[in-house]
Amino acid sequence: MFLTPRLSSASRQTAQRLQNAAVLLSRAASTGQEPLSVSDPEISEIITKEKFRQTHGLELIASENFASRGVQEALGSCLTNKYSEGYPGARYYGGNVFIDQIERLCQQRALEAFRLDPAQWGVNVQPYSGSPANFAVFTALLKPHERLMGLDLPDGGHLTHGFMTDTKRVSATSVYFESMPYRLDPKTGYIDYVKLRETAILFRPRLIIAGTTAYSRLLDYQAYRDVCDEVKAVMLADMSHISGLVAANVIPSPFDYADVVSSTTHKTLRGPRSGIIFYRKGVKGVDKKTGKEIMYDFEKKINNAIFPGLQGGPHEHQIAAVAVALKEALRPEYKEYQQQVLKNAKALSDALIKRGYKVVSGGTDNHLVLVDLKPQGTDGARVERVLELGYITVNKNTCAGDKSAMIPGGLRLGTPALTTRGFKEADFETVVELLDKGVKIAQNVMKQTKTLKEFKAYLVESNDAHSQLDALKAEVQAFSKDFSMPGLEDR
Ligand code: DSN
Repeated sequence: MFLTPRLSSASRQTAQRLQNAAVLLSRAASTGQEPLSVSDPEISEIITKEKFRQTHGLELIASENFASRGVQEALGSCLTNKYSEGYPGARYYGGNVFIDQIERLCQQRALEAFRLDPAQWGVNVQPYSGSPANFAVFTALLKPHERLMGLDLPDGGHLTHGFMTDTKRVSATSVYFESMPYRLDPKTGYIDYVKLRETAILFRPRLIIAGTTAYSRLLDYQAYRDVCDEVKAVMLADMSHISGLVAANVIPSPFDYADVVSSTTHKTLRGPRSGIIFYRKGVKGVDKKTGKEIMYDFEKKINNAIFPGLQGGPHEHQIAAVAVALKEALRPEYKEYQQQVLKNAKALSDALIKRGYKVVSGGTDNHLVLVDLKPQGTDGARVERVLELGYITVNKNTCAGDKSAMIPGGLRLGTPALTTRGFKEADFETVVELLDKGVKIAQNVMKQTKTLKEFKAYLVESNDAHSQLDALKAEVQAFSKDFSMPGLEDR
């Protein structure tokens, strides 16, 4: 016989409550209302771990930053649900009245943030990120296999600037266009503008890129402009790394010289991951023979290259978050932040030099420092791994002349992210102390191992390496955890 257990009244109430909660949860699941921690605990837990890594570590990747709560809220909003192919006022789908308002606001703020006259500059805020933005510019302004020049990747240029090796066309830019690199002067670590001009005169590119990803000095935009005028090339400034510094007007602006300017929005600018393209419009000059005005013709070409050329529906949640970041860039605190980014980079560079490190070009004028570790008898790949295990995040980087991108001689270090967390010059001296401990661990482990594979295995297997790494990690976490962190508290 089946016996129904007799429950006390308190137990019956608890059971009822549990049953109600279960009904609510199943209703929530079917209507998409469950919090992430309930609907997908696996992903939720990994995000929590990543948040811990970010708050308890030292983030020194020069291209990273910590976006604000407002940026994250816009990014995680209902705007992700909407399709809006086309441009404001001319969409292919209905229901875009508010999307149009958002995109127009973003365009307006972009021009304002960089002090641009809307009669002379236009902007496209739809590129998904920096690489698609650059490729859109190339496809807009060049025919397939026309020529362009960019800084070589091992010398601090970006993949999309046309990178290829002796045997392989690595970037799509070098597959669909003919690219020729220019390089640094190996003696000074500065861009060799004389050689750039000589090469341009021989190669006759249709477009020259003034842009870098691992170069710690200011660009001589006048030199680029002069070469572009001489060989009749379009001047594209890719300001991805430095756009926050440009917005804050703490370094020279490419807009005074370039025809087109591309950028990501998540590096020094401190927005969400996205891309942006500015182009000159209006009167370019006057035809000497006819006296007629010559107009810039970039607007239609660039807009068509983004959509329908390369992309589908724009990511309006990203665009709204870019708009939020651009509004932040207009605040006085933003200028102070960018000034501090520069001061911190100088402090970082000085502290490294004081400890005997070789800083490429001997210092920095922007947000990053490139350290050549070859004099320490080690390399970027080994030190990057040690530091990662010690909760310090950096990236290995080629220094001019390095042969391997996988085991390059250098490390690229940047100050934007930690400056957002409130780090000042003295804190960067502590950062260098901790970096130096990481380098010493790498040097010790190199005495026990030969290949990079053996080196990495030793870090995992050896008790001696463990105790050194644990000590570094504990010191890093204790130091970093009390600095502020913008964004959503747990996400
Ligand atoms: N990955 C970026 C950087 O680190 O510079 C460029 O795309």
